[in-house]
Amino acid sequence: MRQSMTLIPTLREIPSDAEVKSHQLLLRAGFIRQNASGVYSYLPLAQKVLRKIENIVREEMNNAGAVELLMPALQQAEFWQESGRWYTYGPELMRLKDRHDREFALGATHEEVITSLVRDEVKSYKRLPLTLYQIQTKFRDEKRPRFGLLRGREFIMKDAYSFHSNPESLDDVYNKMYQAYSNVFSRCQLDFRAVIADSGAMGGKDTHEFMVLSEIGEDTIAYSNSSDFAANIEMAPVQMIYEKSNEELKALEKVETINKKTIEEVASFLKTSANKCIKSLLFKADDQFILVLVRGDHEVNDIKLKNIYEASSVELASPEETKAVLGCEIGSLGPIGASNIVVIADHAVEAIVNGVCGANEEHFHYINVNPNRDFQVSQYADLRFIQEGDPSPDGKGQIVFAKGIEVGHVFKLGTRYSEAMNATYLDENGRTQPMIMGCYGIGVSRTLAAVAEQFNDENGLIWPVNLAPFDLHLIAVNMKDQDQSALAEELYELLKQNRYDVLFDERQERPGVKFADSDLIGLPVRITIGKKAAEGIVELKTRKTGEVQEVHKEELLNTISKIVTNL
Ligand code: 9G3
Repeated sequence: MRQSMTLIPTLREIPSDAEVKSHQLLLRAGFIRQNASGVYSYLPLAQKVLRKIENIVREEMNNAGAVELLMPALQQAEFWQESGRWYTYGPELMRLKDRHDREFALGATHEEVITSLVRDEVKSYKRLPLTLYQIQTKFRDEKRPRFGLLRGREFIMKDAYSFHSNPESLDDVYNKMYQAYSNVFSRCQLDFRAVIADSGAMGGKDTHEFMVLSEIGEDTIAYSNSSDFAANIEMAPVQMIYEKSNEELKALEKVETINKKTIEEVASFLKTSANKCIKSLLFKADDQFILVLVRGDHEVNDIKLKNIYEASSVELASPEETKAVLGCEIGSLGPIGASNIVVIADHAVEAIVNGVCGANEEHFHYINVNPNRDFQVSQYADLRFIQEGDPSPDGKGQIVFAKGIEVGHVFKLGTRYSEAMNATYLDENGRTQPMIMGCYGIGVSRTLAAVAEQFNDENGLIWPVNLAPFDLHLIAVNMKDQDQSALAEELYELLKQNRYDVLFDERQERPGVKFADSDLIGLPVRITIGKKAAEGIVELKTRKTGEVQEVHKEELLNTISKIVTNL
């Protein structure tokens, strides 16, 4: 491709509204341009990388036995009304009306569409399992689009859906997809972890997220420093034995703690430590109030609370609600005397001896508090967020935190959609059964940004060989020079004949501009034709290592293939 013929609008300056490297560099290197907030054009270079990522995804999906189709982005409201999600999703679901005033959604995901298709076309257990996938644009009206392609309102997703007549078959496809995802992200050279995740509103139990490690990631991963345990911090289970001190149980005592509200204030005022305090928080699970107790140095994990109560929503009670239910402010809550409400505690609380807790009275706390003596709880459960340094739940090593970018998510859905939408099949006994489903997503445009985030330096992007928009950057320093332009054209043809995809910079631009653009764009190998063109000598530069070497044109193909195979 001759560079003067394509569109690669590079920028010298760093765009002020781009906060992360990948966003800055994809803009500066002329890969993307923003149309509206969270809505981008993929310019020719990005389009080529997207195609390469999509083809890796296709190969792995096809290899896992999935079959590609393409569903509409325009989805009739009736499907979403059948599943109920028309009413549960808010402004994030983009809706519109057609000329007849009929309501539609712009596809945020395709559970409803695929389920309606399969329910119409598949009737017998003999046709199962069936795994279908597409690679398509999705629309989600994010409240705060940010970081360029990492969180857009229109993005490209590979979404797959599997249909089964028994749970074992779902497990089999789930495991195949899990392996296929690992292959995809490995082939994209990404440093990723598959983590145990929370299925959120999707229902179902097993679900894993594929996270690319990155300090700009929005998710926190808890992983073991000496095993492959890894979980989204929302889900990471805490498995540890809390040793109980054998000190004498002292008599319960109510003490005045004027204006001491936080655990730190109370602990220092009472000359004790946070891990001897009981933090009491009032939550509302759907519409049931629950007093949740955790040790003072721990945090309540509301996702775990939600899953214990299988609630559709869990939130902290408001100060007004707290006052109404327990008669005092949030900073003085405690389990003693809270008789008219369910009390649930994290396992760590049970090991507290002679501890501290709120007295459910302004400016008063109890000391020498002993669980099961001074208050009862309806149950002890794993209710806290895991912390760095906690033992890994698999018993191997300790927990370390890392930030991650979610690039994939696989779910065992069960019959949540097939029951809601009556997608049934006749089993071998002629009985009507709801199909068991799985769904599997990869953020394709997000993966492109994650690669850009992981591979760059101060001069620009550094594309892995198998994802680069072109294999080689051929640069003639001065096309007005006969020797240089002749050699450049000769080598351009030679390289193309040898099946290299070449970006040929033959523009009338100053050399400095060409080299800066080349470093920004980040193709794996640059071939520069300059002063020694008459001797048939060119310069090769490897983008990743910065290594520069001069070769005679007779050696060019050998040298390039040696460089490329070692990258
Ligand atoms: C919506 C909107 C946003 C959404 C969803 C629906 C996330 C929604 C979860 C999934 C589950 C899987 C198939 C591919 C893999 C992920 N955000 N999810 O369902 F209407 Cl506005 O998308 N879907």
